[in-house]
Order: sequence, then structure tokens, then C-alpha cells
Amino acid sequence: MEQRKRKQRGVSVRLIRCNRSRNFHVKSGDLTSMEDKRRRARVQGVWSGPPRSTQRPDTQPLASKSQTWNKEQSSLDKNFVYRDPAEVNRRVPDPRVINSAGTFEISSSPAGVSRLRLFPSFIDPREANWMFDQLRREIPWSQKTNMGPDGPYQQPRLTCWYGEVPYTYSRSTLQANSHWHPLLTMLKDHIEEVTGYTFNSLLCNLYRNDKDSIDWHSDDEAALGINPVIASLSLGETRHFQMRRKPLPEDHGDFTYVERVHVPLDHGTLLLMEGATQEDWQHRVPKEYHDRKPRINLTFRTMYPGTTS
Ligand SMILES: O=C(O)CCC(=O)C(=O)O
Repeated sequence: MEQRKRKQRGVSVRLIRCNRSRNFHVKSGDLTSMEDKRRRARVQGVWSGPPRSTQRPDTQPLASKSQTWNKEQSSLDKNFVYRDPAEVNRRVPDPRVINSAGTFEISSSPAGVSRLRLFPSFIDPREANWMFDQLRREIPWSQKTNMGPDGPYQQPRLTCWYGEVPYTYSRSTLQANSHWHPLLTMLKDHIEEVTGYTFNSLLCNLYRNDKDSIDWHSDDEAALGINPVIASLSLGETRHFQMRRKPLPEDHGDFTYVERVHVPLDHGTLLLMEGATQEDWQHRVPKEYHDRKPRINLTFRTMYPGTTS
């Protein structure tokens, strides 16, 4: 009972507050229960205001609207910069993740179709274990020095080159080396048999831990010819192979809105990059924020002797 009275008092106080502007006073004792309900409903309606969608922007009196307009217009005149609405609405696309077996056309351009083919477990994991150990021990790994805009720097990984012709990239050269390790020859033959392509060169990369990486680049040296096919076999720790599409000329080298593809490359996986992939896309293996064990990556290619890379 006491609670009900307090409730009624609360309503009457709110009603009085609400109707003050109309000099309309209601005492709590005057309320019958029906009237109480009706008024509560009305009061709630008043307090909650009209639904947003029915609030029309043109209900402002004309005079005050034009005053505001004049004020705002003069400040806009000073600061007005034309922005192409298409540019304002652009959003950074989510990367496309490719993590299952198959053939994936990732783009098409005047240079051709860019295509990836993924073969998870191309090498059985148990076979891949001993291959990894043997290659890590027996390949003559070394750390190459590249020339960057700020001078020479050591590559954050170890490499070894096999091929009849030297390989030059990042303004430094890996000398020709025809002493193929028999296991590498065997792997090359197996990849050629399955894919139908032939290769005459191989760049081996050893990522010793999470700090080792390869930065954004394309395998597009002249000595690799037009639209080269690259066969990339991974052994050891899984690392993230990331790709980004080269921006259109009107984006002036800004990669913010370009399409991206992520491919986790794990033990025994073969990735083929075909068509215009090197012309239209870049790739990298970034450093990681968590501990990573070693990983070997073998990238088989075809080099054309007589072409300077
Ligand atoms: O380690 C990888 O998966 C990529 C290696 C690579 O990009 C290269 O050798 O050009």
C-alpha cells in the first residue's frame, strides 16, 4: 500500500513537472487508477520523444535555418576541399585466406590471370622430417649482404643458390652453383612430374627463428622471363606467406586498399605461383611476434641464360 502511494506520488510529481509550462497542476489524490494509467502513458510518450525516424530535419524555422546556413557557409567557403565520394567510402579489404588444396585465381589483369595452386602434404610429414634435418645440416647455408637505400645490410635469413647462372637481386649476386644436393635433385624431379613444369634453378631459404623474414618483393627479375612459374616447397615450422596486389597507377604506390591473400605454409606443403602473379602481386614472409622454430623454403625457378637479371 505504502509502495503504491509512493509510486502515485512519483507520477504526480513527474506530471506536474511535465505540465508546468501549461500551468496545469495535478495533485496525487486526484488520480483514479484508469486516469493514472492513461496519464502515465501520455507522460512516457512525451518524455521518450518522437521516434528518431519521424524527426524531420526541416522542422526548424526558416529564419534561424538561413542564419545558421550563412554562418556555416562562410566557414565552409574557406575550408572546402573536394573529396571524391568513392575515395571516402573505400574500405581496407579483409585478406583472403587460402589454406586448403586447390587452384585459386586471385586476380585478372591485362598481364593475365594470377593463379595459386596449393598442395598441402605434398611431402608426407614423416618423410618431410628427415628431409628437413638433412637439408638443414648439409646445404652450405650463408648469410647474404644486400644493398639497400641506406647502404649494405645482412639478410635476416640464410640462403643457398643452385643454378647454371648467377642470380642477382637486391643489387647483390649469388654465384652460379651446379653442385646440387641429391635430395634437392630428387625433390625437383618429383615436383616436375606432378606439376608438368620444368625448373633449372633453386633458391633455398632458411628462417632460423621468428626474427628471420623476407620483405615484400616479386620474383620478377628479367632472367626469370615473362610470367615465371615458381614452385615453393616448405619444410619445418609453419610460417605465414602473405601477398598483396600491386596498386593501380592512380593510387601512386599506396598499398592501403589493395587486395591481400594469406597462405599459411606448413611442413611438406607445395605452393605454385603461376601466370601474372609476379607481375601483379608482391609476397613476403613477415617476422613473427612469438617463438618460431626453423623453417626451410625451396623455391624452384627457371632462369634463362644470357638474360641479365
Ligand atoms: O619463404 C617463402 O615462403 C618465400 C620465399 C621467397 O619469397 C623467395 O625466395 O623469393
